[in-house]
Amino acid sequence: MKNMLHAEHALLPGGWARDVLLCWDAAGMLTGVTVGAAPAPDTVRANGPVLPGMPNLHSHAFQRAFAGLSEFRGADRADDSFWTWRALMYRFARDLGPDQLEVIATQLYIEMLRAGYTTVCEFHYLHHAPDGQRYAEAAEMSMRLLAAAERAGIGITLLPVLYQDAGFGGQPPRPEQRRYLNSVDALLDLVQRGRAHGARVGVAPHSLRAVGPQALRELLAGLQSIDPRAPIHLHIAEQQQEVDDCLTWSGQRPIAWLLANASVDERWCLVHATHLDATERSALAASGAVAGLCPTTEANLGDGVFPAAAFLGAGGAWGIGSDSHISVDAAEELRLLEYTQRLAQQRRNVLVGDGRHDDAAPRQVADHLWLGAVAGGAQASGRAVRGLAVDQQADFVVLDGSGLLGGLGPAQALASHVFANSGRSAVRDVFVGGVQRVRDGEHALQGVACRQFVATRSALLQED
Ligand code: NGQ
Ligand code: ZN
Repeated sequence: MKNMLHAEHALLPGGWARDVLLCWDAAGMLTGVTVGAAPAPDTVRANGPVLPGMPNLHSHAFQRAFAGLSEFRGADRADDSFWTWRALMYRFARDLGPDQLEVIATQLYIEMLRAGYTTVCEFHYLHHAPDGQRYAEAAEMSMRLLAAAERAGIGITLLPVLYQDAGFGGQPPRPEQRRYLNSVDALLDLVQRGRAHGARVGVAPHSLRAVGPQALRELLAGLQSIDPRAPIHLHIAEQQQEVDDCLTWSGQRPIAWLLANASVDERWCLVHATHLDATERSALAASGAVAGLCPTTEANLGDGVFPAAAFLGAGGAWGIGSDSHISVDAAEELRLLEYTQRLAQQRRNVLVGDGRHDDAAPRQVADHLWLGAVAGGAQASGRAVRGLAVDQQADFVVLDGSGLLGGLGPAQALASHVFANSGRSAVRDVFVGGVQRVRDGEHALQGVACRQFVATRSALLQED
């Protein structure tokens, strides 16, 4: 039967359930999630445990073509850092045009689907032509990202980025940043153009470094009149340098400053939020905002370790993003998140909720992480992608129950997928809005997308 799937095991918001019948409507929204349903002979059966699709809450799509290309130390540099990486990344992005962006994003979004992500929040700042001039269609680059998402079949929340200053206190932007610059009005126009196209759109003040207090206020007021429920994302407190500069500028740490100067609530996603003291940590958790964690990028860039155990312990909302795409794999982000806490605390099984629990069943780390990241990622995306529940989008992932995971219970299978990585993904089938996009691990467009990506990247490298 159409628009139905029977799962012997499915991970519902409350945990694993048996014999779950998923039904969805023509719009791709779940209309039934029935536990204990006898499998009808004509209903398609999932080939393994079914998970809710994972939202990827932070992506700069163009950076996919640069991933892996800055893992060297130049002869003249003994102090490689986030900032030297950024200079190389800017250089790579300098001449990247609309066709190239669309090719890179298409490849990336196919990779995301094959890795278990079903939605992406695109934190998009490469707005203008290389010389800083607006394209004839001001939202040209935004439209290319939307086209790529549509072609790949991933859900998208578009976050046009406001970028104005090179540093705290309104430092004038550098020439290499001119492609990113907009007035608040021009940025709100990009929001409207995305919405007119039918996309879910929010805004992203890039960081407290790049957007001053006045512009931030105007942006939020403008957004309020367009869509009071739209998501608001920003980078914050990623690097110690950023914390120090913010202290010099305002006397406050970045997260403390933001919480004191903006009405941060459930609509907000604070990306990285790496460096926060105990007061900021509990205030952020209480605000309802999502901490947007990007463990592999944060490790790659030497950001620091987010105090996830304490933040989750305080009830903070969180989700995962692949950010620079040094890795595109939901399982790997969750694994590294847990491992950073184990390394720091010299303990095992850290991110499982409260320290002790009375229920007899063991608390599974991977179940807990997967569900937590889906809930927070859905919140940050501002879309109905909260997992396997009625009125949510039919976004789900089927793990391969017949291969290496054969014979395992569903929680063991998910734990193996997240922690026991043997280099071969266990993601078998992926559905977005009830439409199957990945079948037996493969996406219909992966061959052509990969060839176009490689050609595009080669062209970009030759321009150097
Ligand atoms: C970005 N990426 O916007 O792509 C940033 C680097 C900046 C990360 N923060 C640029 N990981 O923060 O100034
Ligand atoms: Zn970022």
